[in-house]
Parts: sequence; structure tokens; C-alpha cells
Amino acid sequence: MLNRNSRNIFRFLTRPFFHHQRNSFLLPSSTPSSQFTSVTGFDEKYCTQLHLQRNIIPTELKVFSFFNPLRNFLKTRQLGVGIPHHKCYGSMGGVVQRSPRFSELNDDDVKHFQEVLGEKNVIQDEDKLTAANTDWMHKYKGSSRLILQPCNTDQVSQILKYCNSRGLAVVPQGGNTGLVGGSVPVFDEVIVNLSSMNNIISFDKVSGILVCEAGCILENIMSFLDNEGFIMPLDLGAKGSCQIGGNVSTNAGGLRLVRYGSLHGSVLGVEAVLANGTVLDMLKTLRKDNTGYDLKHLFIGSEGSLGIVTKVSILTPPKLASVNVALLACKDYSCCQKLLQEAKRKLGEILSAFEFLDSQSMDLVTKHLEGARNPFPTSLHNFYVLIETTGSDESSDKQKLEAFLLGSMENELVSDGVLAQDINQATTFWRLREGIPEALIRAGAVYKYDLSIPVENLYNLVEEMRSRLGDAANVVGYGHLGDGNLHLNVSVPQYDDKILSQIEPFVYEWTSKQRGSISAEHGVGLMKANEIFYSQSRETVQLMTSIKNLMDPNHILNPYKVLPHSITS
Ligand code: FAD
Ligand code: 2HG
Ligand code: ZN
Repeated sequence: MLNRNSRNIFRFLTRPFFHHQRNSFLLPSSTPSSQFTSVTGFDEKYCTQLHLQRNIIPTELKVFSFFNPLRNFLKTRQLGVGIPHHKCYGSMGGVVQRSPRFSELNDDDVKHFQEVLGEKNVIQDEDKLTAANTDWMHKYKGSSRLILQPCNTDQVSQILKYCNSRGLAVVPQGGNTGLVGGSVPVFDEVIVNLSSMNNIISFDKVSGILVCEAGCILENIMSFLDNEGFIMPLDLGAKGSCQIGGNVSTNAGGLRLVRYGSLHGSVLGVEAVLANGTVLDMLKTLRKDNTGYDLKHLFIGSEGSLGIVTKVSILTPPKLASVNVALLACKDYSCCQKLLQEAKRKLGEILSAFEFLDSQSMDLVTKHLEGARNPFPTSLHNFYVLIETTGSDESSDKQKLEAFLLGSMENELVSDGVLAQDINQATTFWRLREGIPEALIRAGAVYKYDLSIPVENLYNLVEEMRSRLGDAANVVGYGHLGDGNLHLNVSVPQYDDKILSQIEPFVYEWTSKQRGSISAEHGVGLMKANEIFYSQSRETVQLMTSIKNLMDPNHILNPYKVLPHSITS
């Protein structure tokens, strides 16, 4: 345990991942580092996969997705099977009506698409349809009969032009890792999947500006950039499957936002296709361009409701040499909060992640994820904070971190802590945080809420929810504390309308009273389309509706999503 009189404050010593010399100013603790592997016990293959999660990617590694095993696992899960297709369990709590404005797909349509795309890119295979109709959580299911896989922008344009004239509704789909029911059809919408548009177009080593097609998988881009000595400003647990087009369309936040800001800052340009097939070339590679309205922002975070993003240009930061990861235990939420304030002050520009999880999240992840272990000998801690620093100067980074850790110990903000000694240890710490969504899926059904709330009050909601639901549910709280983003998850054996009615609208009303946001980073999708007024004024939604009407007058793009159903269907 930490104590004021000891400089051996942490069980494991830090050393930057690219350097193997021993840390000279922190002495080894009583727990030899060799024990670490047995404590955490991830198998080597898994650690290798997880190397790709951070900006410390060994260049020799091949990219592969850690979602594959989970996907296989999900295939065998029965959750959602036998449930009527149009029933969803999120905020809607009921059945959405298919809009009569849309046509039904016929053989001539299929023939037309085959002519435009070639037969192999017009998919009607049952297994592929089942996967594309079902979201990552197996919570939302559509009944589309057709997946289209365009290979270039012109094909996307031809698809949309045709669908617009025929009145066929369309769902743009990337990696299908979205968590708000936005990426799957609600009814029989045609799925336009961007996976085949996966080329890196250019990379400028001087400016760090990457231009690529929308279907590039995030992890593949990370791998490419690593070879060039750069990193993505965006990192998230779904990196092995999600696509940059999906990331841009959801304005995904993730684990590095605290350092590099949102995609509204990093994305310099997009190419997008409007509902009528018009191609908008806004694929600028300029940091500064004040010529009129900056329309690319309409496509960042509009979840495929205004157009299909086909290309992206993005500013990427250089890969820095010194990366450290610490997992700290805190006795209460107030300590986590104060620790955040201190980290911002003391670590300043080298702080690259500040994530938190409560003990319920830790228990869940260690219970459900193979090999995951709480590195602390006692599991009595109430909260855990994962801090990552990334900097260019090993020795000054170390000094800063040491000062911060000593200070936090002296102020009793931290009750115990472990510092990663190498990349494997770092990935095991990250696995504890990034593995929570996967652990939740394994635990059963889950109601997910992704909220922006002032940090001071953020955890009160978790506690109130816990006392509301009692033993009926396992309520867990974690998230991107550095960004004021809480992931409140209510884990239940199966979806249950009675429980849902105790959660909603309470959770939205509570958040709204705090002037928070009911969607911090996941988007609105189907789940929260009718709840948008909790975070946006009538006037703002009215303007959004006008923009939707202007850009997609027939509402063919991702219907029933983002805006209230009364407006879009
Ligand atoms: P999809 O899920 O396929 O689609 C998402 C939305 O974007 C849909 O509305 C879809 O219609 C639209 N869309 C997709 N591609 C395009 C395109 N080319 N043009 C127009 N519209 C398009 N999100 C975060 O913000 N932060 C996290 O830390 C995070 N962690 C996650 C961890 C896990 C384990 C999982 C499963 C999800 C996580 N997510 C997170 C949510 C999700 O991964 C992100 O929203 C991601 O950006 C979605 O990308 P995708 O390619 O899978 O898009
Ligand atoms: C994360 O930060 C993702 O891990 C998923 O945004 C959050 O599962 C969730 O609620
Ligand atoms: Zn998140």
C-alpha cells in the first residue's frame, strides 16, 4: 500500500516502453516485476493484439481484430433471437412504424444494382444479411434484404441517386460497432456498406495529414501510421472493426480525446455523397480555410443522416517516444476528481488519457474476461483511474510523473497504484478499462447511457441509479473522466420493460437538469432520436430538421435515426 514515508510508492516501476534501462529513481517494490505476468495472466497472443491499441504499435505486427473471437461468441448468443424484428429495447420502448413513403425493394432494383456494382457486390446471402441486420449488442435488429458494397465514390453516387428516385431507404454502414442502433436497418432499408472502400490515398510526412477512403478500419490506419512514425488522434476499443467513415459519422470520442480533441478539430476534410447522388468534394488538406461555411462539420457526427462519407482527410500527430501507463486505486469518487485536477496541472501537456472505472466495473471485467486480473492484492478499492502520459522527453516526463505520483500519495488521493514496466503490462491495464463493454455483453443484457455531465456531479447519477434499481440490476459506472463523459451501464439478465421504465426517462431528466448531454460520444441513432430535446432546444432541432429537409428531402438516409421519428418518417 502507499504510505507517506516510502518512496517505493508503486508496486511496479515505470519505464518508457521503447527503453529497457531500469528506472533509477524509483526502487523496485517488494513485488518483483516477474510476478506481474502471473498476476494479470493474459496470454501472449492476446497481449500482442492489444499492442495495437495504443500508440506504441510494434511495426512487425500484423493487424487483426480482437473482435473476431467476440463476434463468433455473439453468433452463438441467443439474445434477441425470437424477438420481433421491429421491437427495440432502448429509449423507444415500443414499435416504430415503417414509413409508407418508402418503396419496397424489387427484382428490377436488384438487377440495377448488379449492373452498377457487379454481382459480387450485391449481397443477398442470409448469413451476411443476419450479421449486417444485427447490431454489436444484439439489441437492434432490422430485416434488410440487400447489402450493397460499393468500391468507389461514383458507385456510391449511383446507388444514392437511384434509391432517391425510387424512394428506397438506405442505411450507411461501417464496422457496425455503433452502440445506439444507428448502423442497422430498422425495417427493410438497403444497407450500403463501405468496407470495400479501404484504400489509403496519401500521407504527407511533413504535415502529418492522411487522406483515405471511408472504409479503412481504424486499427489498419493506426498500423500504417505507426510505420510512418505517426499516430491517430483517435483511439477506441472497437478499433479492430470500426471504420474511419463510421468514426467521423459518429464523431467518435474515445481514449485520446483529452489530449488531441474531437474529430471536429482533427478532420480537415471529407468527401461525401448527398442523398440525390451529388458528390461534395470538401477533401481539403488545409489547417486553415475560412472560405464561407465549413460544411464538412455537418457530416462529422450526423450519423449517416445527411450523406455518405466516402473519403476523409485527417491531421495526425507524430508518435512520441515516451509513453507511461499507471493504474491507480482511489478510495472514493472525490479522490478521482481531485486526481484529475492534479493530473491536468502536474502532467499538463503529457497527459494523454485519464479514464476511470468503479469497483463494479472492475469486478465485471475480471469475472467475464478470460485472464483479466485486478493487479491490486485487495479488491476493496472503490475506484480505479488509468492514467497515460505521452511525451517526447523521457527524463522530464519521468520527473513530472514522479512528482505527480508522490504528490497524489501525500495528498492521499491515491490508495494504491501500479505502473506499467513494459508494453505487456500497459496493455493489461488498458484491457481492464477497454474490456468493460465486452464484459457487459458477456454478462447478459445491458442498458447503455453515454452522458456528458459536469465532473463534480457525474458519479451521483450512478449512485442514484443503484438505489433506484436495488438488486434488480448491476449498475456500473466508468468512462472518460478527463472529458466529463460517464458510461452508465445497467446490466440485467435480460431486457425487461419494467426495469427500463425505472431507468428512463429518469436518466435523461437527471442529465438534462445538470445541463449535460444525453449523448457524449456515441450519437443519437435509433435509441435516442425521440429524446433529443433533453439536450437540444426546440429551435435547434427545428434548424436541424430544415437542414435534413434541404439535404435529404425524401428522408431516404438512415430513417428513424437522429431526429424525432415524427419528423423523419
Ligand atoms: P457503424 O457502427 O457502422 O455506424 C455508426 C453510424 O455511422 C451509423 O449511424 C451509420 O449509419 C453511420 N455511418 C457509418 N459509416 C458511415 C459513412 N461512411 N458515411 C455516413 N455514415 C456512416 N465510441 C466512442 O465514441 N468512443 C469509444 O471509446 C467507443 N468505444 C467503443 C468500444 C466498443 C467495444 C464498441 C463496440 C463500440 C465503441 N464505440 C465507441 C462506439 C463505436 O465504435 C463508434 O461509434 C464508431 O465510431 C462506429 O464506427 P463504425 O465504423 O463501426 O460505424
Ligand atoms: C468505451 O469508452 C465505449 O469503452 C463504450 O465508449 C462505452 O460500453 C459503453 O457504455
Ligand atoms: Zn467511451
